[in-house]
Amino acid sequence: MPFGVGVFYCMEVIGVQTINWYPGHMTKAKRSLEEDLKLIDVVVEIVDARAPLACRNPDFESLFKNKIRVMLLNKSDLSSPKANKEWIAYFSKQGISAMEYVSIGANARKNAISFIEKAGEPVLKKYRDKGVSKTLRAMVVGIPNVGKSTFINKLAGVARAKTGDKPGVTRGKQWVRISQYLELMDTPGLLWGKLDDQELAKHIAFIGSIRDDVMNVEEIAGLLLIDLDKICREDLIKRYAKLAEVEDRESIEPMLEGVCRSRGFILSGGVYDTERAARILLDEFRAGRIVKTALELPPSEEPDA
Ligand SMILES: Nc1nc2c(ncn2[C@@H]2O[C@H](COP(=O)(O)OP(=O)(O)OP(=O)(O)O)[C@@H](O)[C@H]2O)c(=O)[nH]1
Ligand SMILES: [Mg+2]
Repeated sequence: MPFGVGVFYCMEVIGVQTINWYPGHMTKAKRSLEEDLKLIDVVVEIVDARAPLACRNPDFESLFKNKIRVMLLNKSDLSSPKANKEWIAYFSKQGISAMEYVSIGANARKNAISFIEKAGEPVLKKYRDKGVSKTLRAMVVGIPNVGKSTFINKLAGVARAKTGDKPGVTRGKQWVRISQYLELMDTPGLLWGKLDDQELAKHIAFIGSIRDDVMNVEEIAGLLLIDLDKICREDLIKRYAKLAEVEDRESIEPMLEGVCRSRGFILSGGVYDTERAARILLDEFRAGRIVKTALELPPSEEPDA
């Protein structure tokens, strides 16, 4: 596993890796974001609809505490409509205005623009009262690979920001004008110093927000298989039939071997090509080809005392 000294780390602890990724460009990006806050009227936090809790960067709480904030559940096409609705209701109960969205395809850009403009209305009104037409400035933030740049391009109607199906594509801020009265700032995806909750960190890895080359991909894919087996066993078996025959469904190796047998990933001498199986599985999950599902559901409410 390649280790960039002082840039990122990923430790192996008793056979199970600690998932973490905090490269230097994120430290720099966080600093630049702090400096730019004075220019910003609204913060648009983008999360992946499959793992909204895992995507929430705890640093954002203090960073944006004096800002108007809204949330966009992007990639909602890769989750289930039921889970999307539950998440919107959950965040709304917490006083967070959230909207589900698909930044690729034909989703209406008008809805997203009015969502941001509505959030910024108190600022706009203040200026209107003084007889000034103000341009609303919104900063688009989130962890890597959730679709920040794609969202901005969608709203702009042209590909202004660089996008890609891997984390860490955007390296610096970029302003994009959406209309006469709306500008969006694209920012690099930000994680935080230590991913304390490793259950949520797993989800961040599953959705492709951590670079695969700083992780043990076979282990990550195996953990994903074990989770999907619990969430949607039928869909999983439809895609990888031989998983139906696996007896030990709680262990990484037999599950990965089940994928190898399903796809014929067997090298000479009968050796399973588990690395190939791991990469294919992660690719197929991330593209929504196995199942459209949430990895997390809103925490259930505390019963009344
Ligand atoms: N299915 C689906 N894919 C999406 C959606 N939005 C973005 N993507 C894809 O997700 C990948 C990441 O998109 P980016 O816009 O580069 O993500 P980002 O948040 O800017 O990533 P960083 O710049 O690395 O932080 C790309 O392959 C997009 O095509 C969506 O709503 N649905
Ligand atoms: Mg980007």
